[in-house]
Amino acid sequence: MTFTLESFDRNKREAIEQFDQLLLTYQDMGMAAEVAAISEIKKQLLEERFLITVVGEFSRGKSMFINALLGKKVLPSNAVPTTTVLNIIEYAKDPYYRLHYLDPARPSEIISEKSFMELVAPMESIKGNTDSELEYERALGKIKSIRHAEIGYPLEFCRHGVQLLDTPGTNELDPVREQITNRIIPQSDAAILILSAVKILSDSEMSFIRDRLLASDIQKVFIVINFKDQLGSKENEEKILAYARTHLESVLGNPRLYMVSAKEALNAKRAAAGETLVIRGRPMATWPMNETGLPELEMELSDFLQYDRGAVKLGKPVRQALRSIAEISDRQLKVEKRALTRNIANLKEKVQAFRPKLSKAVDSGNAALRKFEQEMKKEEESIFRWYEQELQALYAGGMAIFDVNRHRNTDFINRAVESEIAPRERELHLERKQRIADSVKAALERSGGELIQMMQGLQTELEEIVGQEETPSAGKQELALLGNNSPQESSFFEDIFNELETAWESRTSVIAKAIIGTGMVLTAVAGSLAFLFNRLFRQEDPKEKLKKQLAEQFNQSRKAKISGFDMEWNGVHQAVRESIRKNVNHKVRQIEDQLRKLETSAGLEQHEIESKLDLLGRQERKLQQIRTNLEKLVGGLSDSSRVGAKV
Ligand SMILES: Nc1nc2c(ncn2[C@@H]2O[C@H](COP(=O)(O)OP(=O)(O)O)[C@@H](O)[C@H]2O)c(=O)[nH]1
Ligand SMILES: [Mg+2]
Repeated sequence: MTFTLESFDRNKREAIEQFDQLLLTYQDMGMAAEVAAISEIKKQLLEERFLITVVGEFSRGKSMFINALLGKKVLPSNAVPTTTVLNIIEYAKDPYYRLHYLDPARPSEIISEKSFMELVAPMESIKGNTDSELEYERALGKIKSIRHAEIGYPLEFCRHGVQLLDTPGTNELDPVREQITNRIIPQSDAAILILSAVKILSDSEMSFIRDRLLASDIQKVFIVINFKDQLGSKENEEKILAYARTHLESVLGNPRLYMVSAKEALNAKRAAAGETLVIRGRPMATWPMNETGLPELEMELSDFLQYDRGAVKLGKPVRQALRSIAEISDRQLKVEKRALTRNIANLKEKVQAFRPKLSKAVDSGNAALRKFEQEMKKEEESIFRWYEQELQALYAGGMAIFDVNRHRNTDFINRAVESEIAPRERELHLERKQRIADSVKAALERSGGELIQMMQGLQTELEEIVGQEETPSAGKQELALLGNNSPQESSFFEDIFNELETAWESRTSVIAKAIIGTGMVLTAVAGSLAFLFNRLFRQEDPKEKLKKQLAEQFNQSRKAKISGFDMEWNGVHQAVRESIRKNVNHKVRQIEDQLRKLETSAGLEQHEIESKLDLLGRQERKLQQIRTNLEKLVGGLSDSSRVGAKV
């Protein structure tokens, strides 16, 4: 077993252990608001998965490669190009195949393994035979209604939260390409691009890498040259590798490059697992695992997931917990201690007088939400107008290229249109993402200012009930906190701002979840191409047909993009609204927790105060200990001392 997530699992268990300790401590301390917040962080960490996406053109061996990773023939792998269904494979104790449909009203459905195999690999139509073409189109029609297939299987490879995504094969101008590069790869932890050693780096593959892959994703791409077993000699292998390296370096810098035989790797794993493999009635000779090229790739893939991606997955929740501990021990505990040690006159009355301010804070939160809605309406109009214009221009550009080149052959035209469209589609995607984030931030800034001031003021006023810190230096710090850029102030919306920056590359945050729905709508346009190709190319003037086909495809793509944009905008809008509500609630509950403590401490006798201070001291030390452990954990995540670390 060369693929492992052991080190990540250890760190994750440690983080969960510390979160549990923290939850117990907060419970002891009566910090209800923090208990809720940390539970949420813990839940998100437990939901984390590693998503490995496998991409490549038809018949490069994507399905075979996935089977090789899994050591089992889970996916059909076919000489005839199989049709386009997005398959997600994950761990399950008992195997199942489930279809998720595009129509949100249609419930998902478990189907048998046999029906699944038939569905993803329908019989090719016989050209010119109407019955067979109709049958094929019916099969494609069924595929087009599917959002994706989910396959659960008792696989060691997936046991610790690894999901594998088998994507449909694509060619130039296939709308699916855009979605794979702009949606699916960004949300994946690693992408494996499968090439074939016997058809190394077609123009279409080069343009996929050059014009479609996002620069931000290039470091997570593993390039696998499959069909090693077809090369015959070490010299040939070297030649192909050198060729691929030279051509990829200009685009990818220093690409991770591997040569494998997916077929031999699968056989080797099956044989190692005790299966007897036979070919034409005789036992089959299998390659030694090491010669298949797979173990090397598995090792580097594990390292990348465990350390690079793992650091991101663990770093975020651990830092959030550390911020919570800092807020509690550096501010709230101090307030409580001051209340206990300084005999404050009329403490109970002061707390009573403070309470009505809390409901004013709630009102202010609601007002901010209403204002946010109005601001978003304004943003919405202009951002939609902008997007529609851009799409118009994009496809008009594509059609213009067709017109200029209409005397050339079909392949040439396809390539020319693809090289016109692909880079612009990519830029548009990046700009769309940035504009959505900027619009939401602008709306948030215009609607949240008063709210932040109010919340900030409340905390300060509450602290004033128990008086200022005694040491002069601490007093100065307190003053600085009231400044415009104080850490407290910015942190009120900071998490939302951060999420807006990273949501497109994540799958677990609230905003990311709002975006995902749109990312998996692959098959809406997939299959449509095959459908069109089959029928249209029989007709008289192929150029006219090609033009119509392009226009139809652009039209479909435009519609799909606009509806995706609509879903994404509304999803982000709703997610941010919920986050604002959550932040307000959290702050209000925090203040309620503090008020309750002040009230309790007001009624205490001297000996009770002493034992309370004792308890507070113990809780503070406990928090300190958790803080140290968590800091050590984050420190270790960025440590390069890992085994096999690459420089
Ligand atoms: N000789 C050989 N054949 C392979 C290898 N990988 C895949 N194939 C064959 O190539 C064809 C396409 O493979 P498949 O996994 O369906 O490709 P996909 O369309 O990219 O998913 C099938 O006939 C496979 O048996 C390999 O490493 N060596
Ligand atoms: Mg396949």
